[in-house]
Amino acid sequence: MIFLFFGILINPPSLIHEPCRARTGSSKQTRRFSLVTNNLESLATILHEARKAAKPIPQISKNLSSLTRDDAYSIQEKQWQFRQAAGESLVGWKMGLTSEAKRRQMNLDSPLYGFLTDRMEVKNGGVFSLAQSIHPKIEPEIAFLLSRDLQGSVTRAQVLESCAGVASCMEILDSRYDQFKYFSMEDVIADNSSSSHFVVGEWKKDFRDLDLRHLQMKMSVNGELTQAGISSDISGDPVISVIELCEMLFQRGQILKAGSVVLAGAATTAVELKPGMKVKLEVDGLADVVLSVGGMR
Ligand code: 0L1
Ligand code: MG
Repeated sequence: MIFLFFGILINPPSLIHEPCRARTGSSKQTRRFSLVTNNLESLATILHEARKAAKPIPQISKNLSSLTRDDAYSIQEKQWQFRQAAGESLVGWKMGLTSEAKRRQMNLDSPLYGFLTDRMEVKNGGVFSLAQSIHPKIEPEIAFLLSRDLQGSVTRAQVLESCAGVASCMEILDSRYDQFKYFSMEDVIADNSSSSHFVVGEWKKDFRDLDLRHLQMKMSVNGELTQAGISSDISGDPVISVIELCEMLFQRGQILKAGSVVLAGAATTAVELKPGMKVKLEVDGLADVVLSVGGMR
């Protein structure tokens, strides 16, 4: 694996294309695409293995400045294919960097998304083992459950009509990069937007009377309040995260399918997870969500 990684650093995509094009003399566009794709697949493999082994790797953009956002989403999608081949199923999506404060804190410029699988879900009230992570953090979010497909450009009303439930939720972030540090948006996107696990509270089906823009959110650790925010800290309105996700997926030729869970993004900064923590999120009008932290890293 180490050889593979250094091989890619020595031969970034922009350097690999040229000699191959000259050699084959075939359609430049097609040839170039397949070579880039092969290389992106190698990067996806490296990130996939780093996650499985819980061993961090150097940031990929460090030596691959030519990586585009589209390349990064291709790397992310490839990792989903690896996980699908290993028997995981897609349960939804996470939106990230949905608050201006967080974007500024991370020095990154726009919202991004990642995929969620069934094996990433931790039961509400369950135990999350640190053994499977590198440097996990937790953050308070709002989740939506879709009852109808949504595609492309949609309105707030359409999202709400297509929503079967709203719940409080916590996302466990982890980065497969050294020191949970990025050099670019492309690094994060390629790494499934730092998603690791998530825990969702009971779905509230009759949420129409809730003002989704003004829900107080309080996250506590072992009974002590650590993070407090309001749902408008998430994209100005968490429903906007769903609208943006739908547009971003459409640009990648995908739709938001009925049955999907959508994590709208965090209302506050994340808290580092440590053994023995009991983390609880309380959101106005929604059921509490709780997670205990076990295991050693
Ligand atoms: O879910 C998020 O807002 C995080 C996205 C990536 C930035 C980070 O790793 O904190
Ligand atoms: Mg998040």
